[in-house]
Amino acid sequence: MTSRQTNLALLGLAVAAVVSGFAAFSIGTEMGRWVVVAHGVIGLAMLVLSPWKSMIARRGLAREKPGRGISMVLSVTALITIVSGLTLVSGIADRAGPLTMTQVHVGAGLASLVLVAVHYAQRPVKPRVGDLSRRSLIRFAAVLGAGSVAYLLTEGVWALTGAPGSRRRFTGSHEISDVSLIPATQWLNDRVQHLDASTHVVMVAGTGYRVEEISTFGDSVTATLDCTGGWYSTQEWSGARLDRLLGRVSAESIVVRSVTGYWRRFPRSHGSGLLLATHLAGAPLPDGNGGPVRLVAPGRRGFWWVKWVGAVNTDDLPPWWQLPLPLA
Ligand SMILES: Nc1nc2c(c(=O)[nH]1)N[C@H]1C(S)=C(S)[C@@H](COP(=O)(O)O)O[C@H]1N2
Ligand SMILES: [Mo]
Repeated sequence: MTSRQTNLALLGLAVAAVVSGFAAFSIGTEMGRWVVVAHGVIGLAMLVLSPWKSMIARRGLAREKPGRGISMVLSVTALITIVSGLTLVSGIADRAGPLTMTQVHVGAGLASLVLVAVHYAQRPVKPRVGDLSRRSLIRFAAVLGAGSVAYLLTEGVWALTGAPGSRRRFTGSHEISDVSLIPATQWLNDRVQHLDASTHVVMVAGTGYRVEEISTFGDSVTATLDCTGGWYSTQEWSGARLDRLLGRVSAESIVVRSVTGYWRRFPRSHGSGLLLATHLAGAPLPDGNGGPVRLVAPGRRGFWWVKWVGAVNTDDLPPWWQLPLPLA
């Protein structure tokens, strides 16, 4: 690899790592498995290039060019991103002090992205048509191939050592089988609500339903709550299916809103797959898990499972009219 090839390959891989990491957060079904695998291969391909990059860096340091500070911080955040990513997948540690391993990985990854932008502005490598020569493309393919081999090696390590990584789900999450151990998880800054189950009313398109009424529908589903924080739990949830509460929906979307203000929007045709759950594994839903009533959205990641539901409404905005990941 020439310096130029190494630098451009790393730039492309860094962008691909962020895009695939973001995409990996939104997948909830097996079909998306390849996105998560690609994210791993991309990360490891960057690690494969690190010996070449450190040679470039050593020459750069000797020349005392501006932006040395940024380069050094970037090498640290990049290393943290890769190590925390591997730790997440292995399942050997899920926290680093006050932070979850996912927070470390995403935080260091986003910090690296900003630093890459600054680093590139200080030392631009303008892509040219010549960079797409057969020879460079073959080399780049070899880097991806080496990343794939590295991926298989890590899989081998998890399998041989019996690390939790060998039993992880296609999303990368690790299982929590004991229902009482499911953590009370907040996407960002919501607080656990303590609503009175005997008086709480959910407004469904203008009609009020008491918790008791919702539970008498007796619909139930076995579904997997899979948090982007890196854990999942498959449990039986029961309550009322949204399509039974809503009747025929002619509007475009269904909006499920928490009493905290947290909300998510769904296509109207998905009502039959969504459940307003009042019970988890046969017992009333604990406050931490969204009691007395939460949304269960099978096949979608945890952040869709709105807790402490206060209202369900329909409107004519398209279902994609929301941030792909909630901001509050
Ligand atoms: N109102 C509200 N609902 C929410 C969240 C939140 O922050 N506020 N977090 C979501 C996320 S990220 C996950 S993984 C699940 C976690 O559910 P649990 O607390 O039962 O584990 O709830 C979802 N529902
Ligand atoms: Mo989550």
